[in-house]
Amino acid sequence: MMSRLTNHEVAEMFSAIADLMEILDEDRFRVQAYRRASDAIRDLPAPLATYRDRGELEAIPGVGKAIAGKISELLDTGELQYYNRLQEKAPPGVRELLRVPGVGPRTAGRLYRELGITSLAELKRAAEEGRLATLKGFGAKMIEGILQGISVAERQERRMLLAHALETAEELILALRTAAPTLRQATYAGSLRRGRPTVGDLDILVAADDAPAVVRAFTTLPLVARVESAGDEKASILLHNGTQADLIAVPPALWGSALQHFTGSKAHNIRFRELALARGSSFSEHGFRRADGTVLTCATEEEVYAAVDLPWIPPELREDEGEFEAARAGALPRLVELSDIRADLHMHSTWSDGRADIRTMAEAARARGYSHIAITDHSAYIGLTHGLDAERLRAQRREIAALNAAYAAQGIPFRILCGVEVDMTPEGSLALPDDVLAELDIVVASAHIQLRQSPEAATERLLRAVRNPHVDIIGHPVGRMLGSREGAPVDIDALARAAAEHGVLLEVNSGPTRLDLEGPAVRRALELGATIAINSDAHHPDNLDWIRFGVITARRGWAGAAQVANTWSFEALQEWLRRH
Ligand code: DGT
Ligand code: CA
Ligand code: CA
Ligand code: ZN
Repeated sequence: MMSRLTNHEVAEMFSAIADLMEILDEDRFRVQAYRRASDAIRDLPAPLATYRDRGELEAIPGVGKAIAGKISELLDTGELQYYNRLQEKAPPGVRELLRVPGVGPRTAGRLYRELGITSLAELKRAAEEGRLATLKGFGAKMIEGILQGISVAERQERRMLLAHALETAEELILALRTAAPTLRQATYAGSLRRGRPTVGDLDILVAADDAPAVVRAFTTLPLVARVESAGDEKASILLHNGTQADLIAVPPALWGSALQHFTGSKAHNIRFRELALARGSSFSEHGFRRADGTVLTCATEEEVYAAVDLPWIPPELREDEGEFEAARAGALPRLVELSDIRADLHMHSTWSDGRADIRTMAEAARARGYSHIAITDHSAYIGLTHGLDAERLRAQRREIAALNAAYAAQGIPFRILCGVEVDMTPEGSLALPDDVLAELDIVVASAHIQLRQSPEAATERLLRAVRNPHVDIIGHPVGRMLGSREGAPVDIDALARAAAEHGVLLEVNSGPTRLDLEGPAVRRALELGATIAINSDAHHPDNLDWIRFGVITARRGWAGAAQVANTWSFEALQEWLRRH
């Protein structure tokens, strides 16, 4: 039988095996072997079947004879006896417990063996009924953490990060263009085009004269593991990396209406259709159908919006959160764009936990066309082995001064600001004394530990940092980690008001798992007069590219270029820093 398992599914199965073995307290080395094999399979460039056919399974890192045999069994039968036996010892629901942040295999194993818990729901009930407290080592704090973790796990569906979705969509579109050179246009729509922090599935839209041919080309791409459904104009597929994608193919004359329709959001589209109805037409992906049966087709989105007397609305704003009213009033902002960014004000070097030295980071920033950057390595603080103290900050400053002098001598208009990312204590004081901070060009203050606080404490912590005259930027203000940790319950209004008053920038951290502040918070902060900084928080030169996700997030927060400090000239930034 031909296997229809994707690499991703095989990797998932091995990862499940490793989890179950660990829950059952089995040999650590064998657990490790399954984890390594799972990671390697996830990253393979070709389907596993190709490796097997070439007799190269054991060339995959982490795959020995035993695991190669299991891969073959899976490819041949779609099943694994070993996995089935493990499941008899620990029901699959026990593994579900691992989705709760803070619950590892050891804890899950104990919950199963000692309390018989086999699902998230049962864990929740046990915690609420106080039964967890009967376990040795389960204190009140830990139980509260588990309860919080359960709500995180419950809310998060299987969604992918924006960064991953964007990368996959671009790869897919490139492959499709190559396979179907006659297609006229191809882009992604849906939540990805709207720039949501996480994306459920990809919606790929193409314009082609011969739609069925493009759909056929799509379903037979090497990236595709499985075709869920396919017709003349639509297909739904699963990629080897586990991503689900819909394809919609339309004739070029319908491009505009289809793109508008499949970009969404649902709420935006409902409002849009009401506007069309009020003008006597019903709108669908095929265009506007008037009462007399005639149809207005739109090849561009501009025509779609023009048909209801509106200017084109940027996709990031299409959530029915006031964009129609703004468009009607001619008050849509000119949103910040990637090309507006000329500085990155938060990045790390080998002086703390970065992977490249300052010169390498600076050169990478120059290659992106930036005119200035800030090096903001971590301050010495709890849990940070390479944090900087006053002494090392001074030494770092000498290195930066020498680099700046060298740029100046060569007539290169590029400047490195000497900064720090100083930790906030849970109370909001800073890990470095004021006189040390005073010597620096720019100070990012961030909270990294004890983010689980009451709303009052979490807000007061940030407000105290904002009021410190040496702090210039609040880094990743709420401290969320997409998929694993909710942010601190910060009062954004209070934070934004204080930031506006004290001239402190609020960061939009561009890290793919952060995107913090997120769109709605950015919008609120800007309304209250705050200014933002979009930073990569790069720990490697390649991470400078992350700024793209921060820009998208700021756009979802209705940010114009002038409200983003990274779009300012070096002189303008200096002026801002001097003033406060
Ligand atoms: P996702 O995939 O969960 O991140 O969110 P979206 O917004 O990409 O939603 P998806 O993939 O279900 O649909 C893509 C777009 O298609 C959606 O934003 C609006 C549009 N659309 C058109 N007709 C429908 C419909 O009947 N239901 C839904 N849910 N969306 C529709
Ligand atoms: Ca989607
Ligand atoms: Ca979809
Ligand atoms: Zn950082």
